[in-house]
Amino acid sequence: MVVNKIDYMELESSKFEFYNLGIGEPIAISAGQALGLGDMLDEIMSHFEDKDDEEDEDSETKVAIIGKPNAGKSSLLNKLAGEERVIVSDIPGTTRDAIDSYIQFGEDRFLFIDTAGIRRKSKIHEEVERYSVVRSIAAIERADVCLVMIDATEGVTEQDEKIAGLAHESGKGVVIVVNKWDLIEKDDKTILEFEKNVRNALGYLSYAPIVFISAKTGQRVNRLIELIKYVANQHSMRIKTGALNEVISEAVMMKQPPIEKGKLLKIYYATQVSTKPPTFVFFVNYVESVHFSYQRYIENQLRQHFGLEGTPIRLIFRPKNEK
Ligand SMILES: Nc1nc2c(ncn2[C@@H]2O[C@H](COP(=O)(O)OP(=O)(O)OP(=O)(O)O)[C@@H](O)[C@H]2O)c(=O)[nH]1
Ligand SMILES: [Mg+2]
Repeated sequence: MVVNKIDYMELESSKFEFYNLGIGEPIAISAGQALGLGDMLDEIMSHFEDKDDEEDEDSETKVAIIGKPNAGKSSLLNKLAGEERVIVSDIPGTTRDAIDSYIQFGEDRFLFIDTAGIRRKSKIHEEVERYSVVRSIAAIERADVCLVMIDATEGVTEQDEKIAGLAHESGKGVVIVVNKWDLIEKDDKTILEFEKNVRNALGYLSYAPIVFISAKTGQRVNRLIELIKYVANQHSMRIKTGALNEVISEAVMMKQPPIEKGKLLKIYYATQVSTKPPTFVFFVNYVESVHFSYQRYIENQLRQHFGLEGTPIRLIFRPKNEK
């Protein structure tokens, strides 16, 4: 119960009147003079559970394994589980639906979602296939981290680019998994060259780590598990407002924002408004002056200081009138 206009009225003297309404302690404010608003907000917040913390501690990390048909998604799931939980075959399109599997590694519990391979749109004729693509996209939505699986024997194809794009746009953590590494003839440059090709093709996933595995032999599957944990943590990172603003004012000092139509961009302050993915709101004088290239500069500075590896981040610019 909020009693407004205390600038006109003594709350104490008329308090009984408000108690008589039977809805608890009145909170006195003045909307006009901005009095008592802090206490009111504290009272409001006390009615919310700290949902974020609870989720982070109690529930498992959700991981969607996505990729083309036959990339080896189900094989990886079986390797992780240490048993044959899902059907593996060399017939593309073996997995028809998204399948949930809970797997425990030491202290950590994971939900892995094996998905149906996502085909090119033009090839989706049957109802059942269209449905399975929808289910794969729903699996991405449910996940914290997406494993974008690429078949090493085929390299990065156009279809892989589309699938990786889905992961990127969803705002989830991403690990690029190059599978069937056992089938590749290698010398000491092969990994670097392959990585360069992946980076070229999937430029927008520059934040995502790459791991070269064999779902068949288990090569680097343990490393992949470590990467998933790491990326899930980065994806739910919370940065304190103080530290954030220090980095931003330093960044602005090092590189002046551009002047756009005679207007110099000023960033007053920034704050992280949510996680998964980390999302930041910047209060600025002219939203129109925020160039894409300057946004990217700020994003790179944040990544340099805070890591944020494997997760997309979102920057939102809002106008704030200088007072
Ligand atoms: N040599 C080798 N073969 C692999 C590897 N991973 C998977 N395969 C083989 O690739 C074929 C497809 O594997 P699946 O695990 O069924 O592939 P998937 O991505 O689940 O395929 P869909 O369910 O059809 O989308 C099978 O014949 C596997 O044995 C690997 O790391 N090395
Ligand atoms: Mg499968």
